[in-house]
Amino acid sequence: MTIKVQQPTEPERVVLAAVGGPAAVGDDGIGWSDRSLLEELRALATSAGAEIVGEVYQRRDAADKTYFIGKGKAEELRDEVRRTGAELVVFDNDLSPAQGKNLEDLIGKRVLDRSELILDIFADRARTREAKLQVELAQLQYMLPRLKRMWTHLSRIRGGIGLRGPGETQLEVDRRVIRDRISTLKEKLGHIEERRRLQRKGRIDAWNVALVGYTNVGKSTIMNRLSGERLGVEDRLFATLDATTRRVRLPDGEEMLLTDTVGFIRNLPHHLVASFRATLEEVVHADLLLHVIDVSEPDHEAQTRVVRDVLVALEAADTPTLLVFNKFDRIRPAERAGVRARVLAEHPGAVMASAVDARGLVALEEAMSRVLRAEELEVRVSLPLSASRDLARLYEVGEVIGREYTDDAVLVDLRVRPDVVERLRQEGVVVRVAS
Ligand SMILES: Nc1nc2c(ncn2[C@@H]2O[C@H](COP(=O)(O)OP(=O)(O)OP(=O)(O)O)[C@@H](O)[C@H]2O)c(=O)[nH]1
Ligand SMILES: [Mg+2]
Repeated sequence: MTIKVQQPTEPERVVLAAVGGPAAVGDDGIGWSDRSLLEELRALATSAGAEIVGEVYQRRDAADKTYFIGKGKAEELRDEVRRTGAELVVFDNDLSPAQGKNLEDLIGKRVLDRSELILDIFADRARTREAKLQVELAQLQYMLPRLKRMWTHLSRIRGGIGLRGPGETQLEVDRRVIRDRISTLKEKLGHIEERRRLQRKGRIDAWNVALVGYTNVGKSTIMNRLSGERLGVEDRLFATLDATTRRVRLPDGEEMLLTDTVGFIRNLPHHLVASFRATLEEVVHADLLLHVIDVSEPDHEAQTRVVRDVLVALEAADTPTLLVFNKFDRIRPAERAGVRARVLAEHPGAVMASAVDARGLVALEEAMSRVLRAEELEVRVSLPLSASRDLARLYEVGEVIGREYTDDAVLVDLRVRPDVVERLRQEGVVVRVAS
């Protein structure tokens, strides 16, 4: 079976359509300015390789049942498509299967909604086996309730059959094939997740720190700065899809495993969040999250809330988090003091950064050391005098701050990460813990 979104080699000519206002408030209940809705849609479409030839925008209090956008605007959209010779319409909103079909019938061209567009970008960017499996899973789950409409695309592409869809028997067969494939994908991803879990268990010698944030805010740039690596940094959305982990040592000596992750976006398709859960496990298990925010983005507060909501969904909202207000260099010099004061008043402990400029990260490194040190626990351990190897190991896992001998034991006071305390507890050598 070959139901697949076509990957054109030439950029596709696209008309963008967006509904703003109360109708566009997403599941997250967050309202956005008209300007940033359109700008983000343009960035998404361009990231998908589209050539934008027209735009239709409407503010609405509620979505239209038939077309999402109003009927008059839908006709305007059709005329714009004809005038520009566009091959595709991309909608900023998520359409119900019926709305998608009605629009296609009216316009006579393919209509992609927001989820499909994002899935398309993800499919194009996926490099590792895991990312590919995750995207395919999300695409199939999106497709299942829309099979009939997808079939109509295919008949159009093949020509001849016109708007006639497949027979019900054919649809049933396809649905079963897709369901089987979904089970297989879930099983394969389960194996990969299990392997990851084992790897993580074997890796308890350093802090786990994860970079999270809205897409294109500078996560990979910060990762590169801190680790001296050259990972892909691009001024396009979703440059990073795979979690990459690097060992990083802060100037004060703290060692960590730093993970760069996929960026979030408003109304991220649910299927995608679910499928990327395994990749995002690194976020779930982190000791510290660096939540990167593009302070030069007018809607950055709304973006921040989107990221928080995803963290809540991942059950990672309680993890210690350092807010990093990046791209501070893009604020006009005359406004910097004001912006800094406002951000720090609202988010005490936040860091202003400018990752394009190496100097912009000194404050971040200091803040990370401070937070990590504050998470450490002071613990007293008792070892038999004969256990010199265990004693040597204590020097590796933490900072020894005192040592005292009794007749048959050595009492060692040290500062360690909470997971090390857990391990020492299991070994039965912990005498007392103070934070
Ligand atoms: N002016 C300015 N640009 C920055 C800064 N940090 C990153 N950028 C630019 O912002 C763009 C996106 O940076 P990335 O590091 O790829 O962003 P990301 O958060 O990893 O993005 P995704 O992986 O797509 O989610 C690139 O063009 C960077 O050069 C900064 O501090 N100032
Ligand atoms: Mg990135």
